[in-house]
Amino acid sequence: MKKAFLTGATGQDGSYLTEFLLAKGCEVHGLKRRSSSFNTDRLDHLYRDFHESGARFFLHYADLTDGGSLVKLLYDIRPDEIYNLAAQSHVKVSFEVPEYTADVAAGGTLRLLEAVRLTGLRCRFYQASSSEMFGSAPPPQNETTPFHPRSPYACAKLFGHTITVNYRESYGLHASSGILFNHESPRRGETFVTRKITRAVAHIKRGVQDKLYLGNLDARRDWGYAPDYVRAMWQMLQQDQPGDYVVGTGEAHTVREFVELAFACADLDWKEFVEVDPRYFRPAEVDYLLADASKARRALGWEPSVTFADLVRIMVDADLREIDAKLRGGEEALRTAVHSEGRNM
Ligand code: NAP
Ligand code: F7E
Repeated sequence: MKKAFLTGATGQDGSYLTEFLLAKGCEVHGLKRRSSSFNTDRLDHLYRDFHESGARFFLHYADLTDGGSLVKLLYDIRPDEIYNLAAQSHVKVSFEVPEYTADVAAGGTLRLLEAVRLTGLRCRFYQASSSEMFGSAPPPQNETTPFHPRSPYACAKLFGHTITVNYRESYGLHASSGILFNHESPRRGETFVTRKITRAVAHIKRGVQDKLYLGNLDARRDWGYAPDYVRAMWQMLQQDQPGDYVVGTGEAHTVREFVELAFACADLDWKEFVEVDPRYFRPAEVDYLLADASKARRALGWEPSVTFADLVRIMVDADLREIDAKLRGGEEALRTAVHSEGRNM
């Protein structure tokens, strides 16, 4: 039985990848970091007490800012495949906490690669790189497009990407980097624009929110469905040779188009509810990301399975179900369901 180790297991992609790898018959070890409140909501449905026989999914405390904890875990687990998904992944927040963002996304990747090297593991390594690294490079972007990062997050990811390539070239590590374009789902963090919108649509529809404040409505993104993207991560590690792959749908839409469609899914006119608040503008914006994923399509046989319209519908429907369950749960639950300004970015 193959053993996989994931950092970022508690995040959107980590939870889908854990499900995917368990379905493939792997034993899965996820890193979780210490938090003062529960941070395993996305995984709780998969967890079985490790005292039970047959358990194949385990969570371990560690942190990407703590190199010793990574060495210890790799030494104990000795995985066949490592997926490095952990990051402070919010672009706007990275302008507020640039050093921490770099410490995790750049330094953390280096620490993990060093842990692989120092423990002498013969394993395969996946690095979660990002289309944000292209920044202001004109679309469409592919593996040969020059990078022009526009945020501390993107700069940190660019280091993570190039150090992964460097360990491949220097030490012969089977290390692949997935340059993934935006991918979303009902498990997307609530402060990313798609989820912020679909959650607001559901709350407005049910009468517990009046307005939705957003930033730049003109930005264009290539949005896909997260479960499709974790499949691409796994496919990269099944190749004989490691490499870098752009993954995206090849279709871009503005934030405004996402808003319009999401409100239409609930029979609402977005113009009555949406206002632009410059507080959500970024010091430097990424205007237009559009994937040319022909290499992934050709070499991995990867295809997206969900259209833009279906993605919006899936997310709005899930948020309607979530708010309805909370409303059934009564007043106390409702108070926590209605988002406060402080939780938006
Ligand atoms: P996410 O939901 O924000 O998850 C990030 C994960 O990293 C969480 O499990 C988080 O733990 C963990 N983490 C943060 N700081 C950590 C630290 N210091 N030590 C250990 N773990 C830490 O992100 P995602 O959307 O699943 O994305 C997965 C990866 O792909 C990220 O690296 C992201 O930057 C990258 N990426 C994402 C997209 C996208 O569109 N989703 C596109 C390209 C690249 P908590 O749960 O405790 O916060
Ligand atoms: O913003 C605009 C915002 O925060 C998308 C991360 O997963 O994908 C993600 O980064 C666009 C930007 O994602 C609001 O200015 C307008 O142009 O959902 P986002 P992102 O910055 O593209 C990449 C590939 C990653 O790697 C990252 O980890 O939407 N926008 N109004 C807004 N964005 C937010 N968050 N909130 C707003 O109110």
